[in-house]
Amino acid sequence: MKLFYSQGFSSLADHIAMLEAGLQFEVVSVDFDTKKLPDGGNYVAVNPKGYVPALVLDDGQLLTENVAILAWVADLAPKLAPGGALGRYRLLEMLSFIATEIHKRFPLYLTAPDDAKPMLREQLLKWFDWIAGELQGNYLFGDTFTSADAYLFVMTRGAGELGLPLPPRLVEYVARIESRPSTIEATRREAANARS
Ligand SMILES: N[C@@H](CCC(=O)N[C@@H](CS)C(=O)NCC(=O)O)C(=O)O
Repeated sequence: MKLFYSQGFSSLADHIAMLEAGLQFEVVSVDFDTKKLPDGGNYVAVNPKGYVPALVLDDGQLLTENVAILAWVADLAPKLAPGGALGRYRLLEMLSFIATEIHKRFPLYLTAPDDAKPMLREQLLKWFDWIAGELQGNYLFGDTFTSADAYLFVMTRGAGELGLPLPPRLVEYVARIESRPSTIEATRREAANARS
């Protein structure tokens, strides 16, 4: 199984969740700008959408979209989803929220003309405030880390790097997830691949 990623981008969430799940997989870096692969190939030939993440399964099938990959990983490792009869749907609810209300706003914010930026920034801050209030203990669904936390972590860290003023609870949340062995290992692997 191969996970295609660009260093530090949203594919880091899938990388972290797959390590948390104990899956065996290779990681392949994609040059964010040129779509070149380390072997000189073109990433678009692997994933015609051209963006990361993409997962090529052992039988050759392609799985894309953070929501689908992070839900699939939690199906393989149920500890990465909240429990209860609605657990799977609570996870999907949260993954969909992060993808459509938070993640999708970043490229809009970054490429918006100056007069549109304040509105997009306000919307992002509104949703980060909302989600900070959703934390139940250390993580989104209590004291157990789920694949939605891997996604929210990458989004929140990105917001911090852009200088968005995050609620203190989210600043602590980022620090907490940064110190998990899976995050340390995923970050190390991505940086090592970028150097080679
Ligand atoms: N809908 C996709 C969006 C993924 C996405 O936005 N990926 C970004 C990195 S965070 C990317 O690869 N952008 C490069 C491009 O669009 O060319 C998902 O949620 O998986």
